[in-house]
Amino acid sequence: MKNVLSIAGSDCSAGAGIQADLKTFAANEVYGMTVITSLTAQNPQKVKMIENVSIEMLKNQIEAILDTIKVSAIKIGMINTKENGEIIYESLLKYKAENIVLDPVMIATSGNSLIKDETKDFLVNKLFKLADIITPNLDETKEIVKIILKNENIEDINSIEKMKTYGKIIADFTKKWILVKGGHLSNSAVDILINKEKVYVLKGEKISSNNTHGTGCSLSSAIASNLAKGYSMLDSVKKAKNFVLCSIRNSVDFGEIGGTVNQMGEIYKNIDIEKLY
Ligand code: PXL
Repeated sequence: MKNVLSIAGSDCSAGAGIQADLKTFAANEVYGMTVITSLTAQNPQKVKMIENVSIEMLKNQIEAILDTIKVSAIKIGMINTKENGEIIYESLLKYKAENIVLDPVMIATSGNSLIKDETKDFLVNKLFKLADIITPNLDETKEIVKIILKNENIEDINSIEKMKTYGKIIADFTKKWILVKGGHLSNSAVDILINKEKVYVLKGEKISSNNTHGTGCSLSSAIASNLAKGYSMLDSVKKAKNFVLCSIRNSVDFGEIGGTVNQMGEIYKNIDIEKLY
């Protein structure tokens, strides 16, 4: 089994963050490990508090794993402070990490910010250069384009054409694969996978659901799992999209505050757990 690492924040309600990542790794048959960047106290409705781990703690977690264990892919999620971003940047260089999936997490499903402004600049200008694929949603895509073009007056993304245009700006700047996630476009679930030379329009079924907390984390972790197993970038993304669709179909409903995706749902449907143990 391949080892895959998530460097990300903790979501105590466990739909997103490292908890989502671990469940995604388990559901995709890779051995998942976690380096925690921040603790968040939240549910799908609200982020109540964020506490970042110290630089020393972050560094030691990374060393504990990468000094001794072979890791076939790394997913990077929430990075709140620039200092923590710098440690991650240095570590990725030091250990010559490969198959890096960077989810440029900015805003939680509930609308609360998970990143400091100065960290956004660091992500775009430094950390992006070490990733193999970057997976922004529409709001994050707009924020990234603002930073690249040094222009605050960037229009909202309201069409697939604009997703392609903005995706190309990021791809040309980073020279990496970019997956612009269109799930928030009102009538479609189209994602654009783009690099300097190629553009793929990936159509998906749009399920109307209030239980979508954790889709972004699950998608990026599933891509990392697939890359670790040796799939091409296109196949890794296509399979990951399918996985997220299953996780939304099997979601967990917490009632009024909304709910979260359920990464294990499809497995439970197909395996009789009662017979296993
Ligand atoms: O989905 C983005 C995300 C990433 N990381 C953490 C989160 C969230 C969304 O809520 O809580 C820790």
